[in-house]
Amino acid sequence: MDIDKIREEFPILKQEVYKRPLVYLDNAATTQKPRVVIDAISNAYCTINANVHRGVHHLSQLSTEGHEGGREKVRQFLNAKSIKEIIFTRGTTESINLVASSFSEAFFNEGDEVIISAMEHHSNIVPWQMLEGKKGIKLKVIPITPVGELDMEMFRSLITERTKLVSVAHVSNVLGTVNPIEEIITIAHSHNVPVLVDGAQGAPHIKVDVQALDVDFYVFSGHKIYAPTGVGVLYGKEEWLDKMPPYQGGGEMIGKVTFEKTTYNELPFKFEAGTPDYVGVMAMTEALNYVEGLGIENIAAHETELLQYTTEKIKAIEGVVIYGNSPHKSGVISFNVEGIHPYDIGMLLDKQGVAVRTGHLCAQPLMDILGIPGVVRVSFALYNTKAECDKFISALQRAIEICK
Ligand code: 7TS
Repeated sequence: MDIDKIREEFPILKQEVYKRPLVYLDNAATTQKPRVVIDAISNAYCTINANVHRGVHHLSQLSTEGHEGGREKVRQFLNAKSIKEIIFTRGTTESINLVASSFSEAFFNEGDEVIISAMEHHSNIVPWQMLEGKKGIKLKVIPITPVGELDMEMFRSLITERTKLVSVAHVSNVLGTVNPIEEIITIAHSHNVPVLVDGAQGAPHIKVDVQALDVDFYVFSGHKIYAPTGVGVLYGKEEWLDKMPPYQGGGEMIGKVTFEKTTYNELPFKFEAGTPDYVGVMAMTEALNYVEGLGIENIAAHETELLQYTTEKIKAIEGVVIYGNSPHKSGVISFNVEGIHPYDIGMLLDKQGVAVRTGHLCAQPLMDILGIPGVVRVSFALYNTKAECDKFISALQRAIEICK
């Protein structure tokens, strides 16, 4: 990959922050957008904007084609069997809430159990916890090992005849650990338990084949894979989605409405009430084409190189503790410097033009387990360079000197 050429395609990367070139290392929070994605939004509003699925008029047809073309693109991207299995949502959070709400309605009874893990983002904790109150279900948590991997022996022992779903992250947004989802799915399925994989940090870095994985639900956010905010995906096996009731009521999700009774639309529309973010979907199509054009394996190889390069350099700094030391790691490094609050490091890095994330990273239970208030996190994307990693390291050394 020619990174210099790639960087030219991301207008925001030319920015200066406090008169220093921007070094953007907060990609796990959201990625920057290439020109093709930004142009897709502008082009859609300049040329074909019309509500989808509704009008017989020309623009509406073009808009519908763009939107449904996006669904086919996502189907290919995930290698789903059918476009019926691709539901557009606002993002990972909404996708998980949809499953929590609708799957539980169809399948959960009081006393049933859902297994999550200790390294989940709040998005994959709170929706299930809300069901504890509403449905009387019980949440069980797979612990992590000292290097930050899932304790698979404990996982096996947590499954009982009351387990109704396993819901785990593909990649931890804090530890960077790539979880063995193939093994998790095989184990869960041997007990007839379906699995949801939170792919927010997985899909942007790892080729996902939902049929090969045999995963029941896979969810991700567009904005973490170079697409706009406000659009995301829920993949679900048709056999499950068919049996699940609608999530929200409104236009588009209906078959026929009378004041006495409403019938529901077929998949995938049954789960898409209201006007969808069709412009976001069209722009996401461009983002996925862009990623596939570069090759997701090439992107991952580049990010892994940056991960290893930066990890070595951080480790050499006295007093630094890295959280998450699995050999199976994606491009995320969370750390603390002894005696210095993560916010102070974050602020001092920012003043030098380096954007990182600090705090609990929406994983407070994991912070409690680690016994820390928060971390500093750097996370890589396809446009980051070794020169930027060097800038980050020297900015970090400077920040530490200031705090001493
Ligand atoms: N799951 C994981 C593993 C995530 O990392 C995130 C967002 C979400 C779910 C929620 O995604 P959303 O697009 O619906 O908000 N993670 C982060 C992060 O690490 N920093 O900011 C957002």
